[in-house]
Amino acid sequence: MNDRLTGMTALITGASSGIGKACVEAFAREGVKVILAARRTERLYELADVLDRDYSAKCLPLCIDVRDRGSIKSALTTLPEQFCNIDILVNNAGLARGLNPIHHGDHTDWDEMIDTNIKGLLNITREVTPGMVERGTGHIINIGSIAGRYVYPNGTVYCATKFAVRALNQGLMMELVDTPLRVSTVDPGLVETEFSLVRHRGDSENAGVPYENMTPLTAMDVADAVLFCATRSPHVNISEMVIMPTDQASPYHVHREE
Ligand code: NDP
Ligand code: 8X3
Repeated sequence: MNDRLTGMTALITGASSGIGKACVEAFAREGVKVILAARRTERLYELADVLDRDYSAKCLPLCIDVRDRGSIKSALTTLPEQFCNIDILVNNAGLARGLNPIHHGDHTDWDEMIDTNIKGLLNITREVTPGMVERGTGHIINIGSIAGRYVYPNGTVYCATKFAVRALNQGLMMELVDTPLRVSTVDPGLVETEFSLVRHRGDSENAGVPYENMTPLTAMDVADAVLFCATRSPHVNISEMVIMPTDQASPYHVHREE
């Protein structure tokens, strides 16, 4: 248990899978009260039950589509009292759709990535941050990507959304510099989750390709990094953290065993 997390409440978006789910587990194990937000609520209830059983964790599953401003507002303004003061926001919900050059791009895929990864992050942040400012405490941790630092062809629109996350992280940090709030981005390389399966719409053969013959990060590796950011002294802000598998140096440099 880390003393710095005592009595805290965290809201984690994209809690039904991958990095978000691992963050829920990591914070719940530390005794943090966790609000688990995503669309697949049955997964959230299952996870909350397991964490309650194993760690007596206090978890609140919340059905949220980060693109839906109306439902976010009503969900977050009617939180039970013990969850209503959010200390840590992990903006993790996100996705990629397709691998195409822009001149063959699919408008629906673009809308989904932009609406989720950029506008979704903004929608949640807009709702949660005023309370943090009012209470004079809070930490916003954004999950960016190395795709927000290097563009790779055919993933250009996804990369653009992650460049936007980095810009939003920087701007938020500047706008909140006269408050005690902290703003961090954790930018992973290849992490084996459902990400690639979602990108390829369930085509498991194509989805497995990025992780072939190399050792990717696990979701828990990233959750550890998020927990590290959240447990520094209050005067320390890890503004940006890049975390890659040892087998990866950039999107274009991945060591694969022959
Ligand atoms: P997963 O597909 O395993 O998890 C994505 C999560 O996002 C799910 O819980 C999903 O929940 C949620 N989500 C997607 N759309 C919405 C929405 N509209 N509203 C609410 N929740 C939503 O992928 P990862 O865990 O890998 O991805 C998490 C984050 O990490 C993303 O932002 C991704 O861009 C980033 N990332 C991933 C990397 C990787 O290699 N895997 C590397 C770098 C960054 P549900 O469908 O139930 O709503
Ligand atoms: C996810 C990592 O390299 O597949 O952001 O885009 S990558």
